[in-house]
Amino acid sequence: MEARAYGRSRFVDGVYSMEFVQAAPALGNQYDDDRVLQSYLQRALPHAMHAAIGGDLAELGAHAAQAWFEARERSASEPALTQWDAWGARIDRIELTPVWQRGAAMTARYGLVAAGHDAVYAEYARVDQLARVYLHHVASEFYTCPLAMSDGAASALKASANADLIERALPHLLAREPSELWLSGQWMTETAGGSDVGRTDTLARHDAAGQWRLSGRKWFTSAVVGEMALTLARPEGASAEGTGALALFYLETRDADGRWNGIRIDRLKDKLGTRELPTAEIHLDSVPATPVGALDHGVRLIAPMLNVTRTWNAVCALATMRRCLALAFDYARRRDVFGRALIEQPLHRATLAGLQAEFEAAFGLVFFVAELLGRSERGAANAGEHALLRILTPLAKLWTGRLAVHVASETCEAFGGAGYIENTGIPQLLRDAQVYPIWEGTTNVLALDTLRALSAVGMAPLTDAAGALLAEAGDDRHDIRTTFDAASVWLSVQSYDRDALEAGARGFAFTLARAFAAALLARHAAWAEQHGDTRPRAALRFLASRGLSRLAVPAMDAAATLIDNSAL
Ligand code: MFK
Repeated sequence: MEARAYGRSRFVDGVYSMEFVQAAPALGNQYDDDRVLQSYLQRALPHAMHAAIGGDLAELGAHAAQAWFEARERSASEPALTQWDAWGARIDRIELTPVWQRGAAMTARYGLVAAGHDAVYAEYARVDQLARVYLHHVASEFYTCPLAMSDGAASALKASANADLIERALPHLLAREPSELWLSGQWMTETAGGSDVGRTDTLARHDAAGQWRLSGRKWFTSAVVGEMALTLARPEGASAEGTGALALFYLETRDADGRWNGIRIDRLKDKLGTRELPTAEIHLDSVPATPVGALDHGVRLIAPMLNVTRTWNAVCALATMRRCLALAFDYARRRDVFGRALIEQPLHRATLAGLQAEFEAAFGLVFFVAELLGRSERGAANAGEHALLRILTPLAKLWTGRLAVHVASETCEAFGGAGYIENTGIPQLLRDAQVYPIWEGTTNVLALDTLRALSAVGMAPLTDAAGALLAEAGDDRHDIRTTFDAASVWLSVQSYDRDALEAGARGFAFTLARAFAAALLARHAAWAEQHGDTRPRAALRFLASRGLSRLAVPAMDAAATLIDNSAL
């Protein structure tokens, strides 16, 4: 039988048949193949610790690849809520996806929460834990969302020094045995109070027996399947306004018989992405609760939780970026266009290099925050490092949130039409990525939080630390220094007009994030070169070629003309 090829199609016995089938992208062990993670851990961790955790990280990397292909082989599954049983009893049962059903076992086995609080690795515990989270996140179907809140709850309870609650909840939150493990919610968002948490309506009342009871509606509860939650409520009769009037409460979702403790699940959210994660709208009807601390200024008490969950958000955003880039790079090597591999096409090379450079810089910033968090929690941080952690946490969160959407969108495009087809798995990466700039505070809320953090300490913690990094690198990079100088001038000039300051806060925050990340990358590049690796230096050069500054003075008079003038 003779085959006549026409281009890449052919006629066989006069019948036209398609010969060409594009090879799908491959995905290897996500630990072994991740040069950026490997190189960072080699520099940042004590040698013995790196060797000791390497086995677990390699297992998580293998699981990540296996889970990616398994997900392609089956139809998507989503959680389902059953509110009533056959006889009319209210049951509010949530059926979880198969991956979620294995979530507790994976969490306990790999210490996804516990490792961050492990005394053995002291100030490095957070790096160990967040490397595990980074490797496992995409495979977990966002089981990491309740884990982030559970980790944040552990941190908030520790910081509260409430001995009873610490004794009750911490062993469960940090359990390494699946049957012992608890998940915690962070029930902050209400219909009126999303970003403006001061508008929280949930009321806390003392009953006749002296028990606090909460009643209200929580609008986004992503861990209603968990055993406990920390939540804000307004104690009855509170005189103060806004967040000052709120108290932080601890509650358990089920009673001793396993029945809901006054919680009703109204429905599961129909979300753009993260669809395996059962995010619910709920009503609280006299739910028994315990104050975590004083009956006012609850935001101060929940802040440690917020800062931990924002760090997880940044790590998870990095994980999505890394998955996108692994697939896009592999595909570009397999795909031929216009007579050569896609990876050889200059414009595609420049596009991929730009994404990789931004990712590498963001990676360095996020894991530096992990280092600072670990140092701060272990009492190893000085005042400058505490201030730096407070400033860099919102910066890492806001930059990686937006960057992940950009990288995921470019990845869809890098696959052409295939990137728009559901069962390649690529569109889901984009839908899921869109949660990062929203989850745990929008980009704008985080940009304003950066101003809040700087208002207490000014620019010195950032500029001093960046200077020290450049000195360590032996690299007096003019562009980084001048970017910080320009940002400092921008801040002092705009500070005279609060509206102008807020209007430009996004560009300002992105500038600080990029410039500080560049200083971190300069230090890492100097170390890597001594070990024969010139790629971090190349990432820095490419990043710098795109410009570090994003400073702008928005023309607010023009904005007013555009926005306030309703006539077309
Ligand atoms: C994974 C998939 C998920 C599925 C879908 C999810 C979709 C999204 C669902 C969500 O709703 S996620 C939750 C999103 N919401 C937020 O993240 C809250 C956003 N709002 C803020 O972050 C506000 O900035 C905040 C409520 C924290 C404070 O606002 P206010 O009312 O303006 O408070 P204020 O008076 O500035 O600060 C109160 C105190 O807290 C101050 O301390 P003092 O009372 O001692 O002066 C602040 O310094 C302190 N504070 C505020 N933010 C802090 C902080 N301290 C440390 N760290 C922080 N980050």
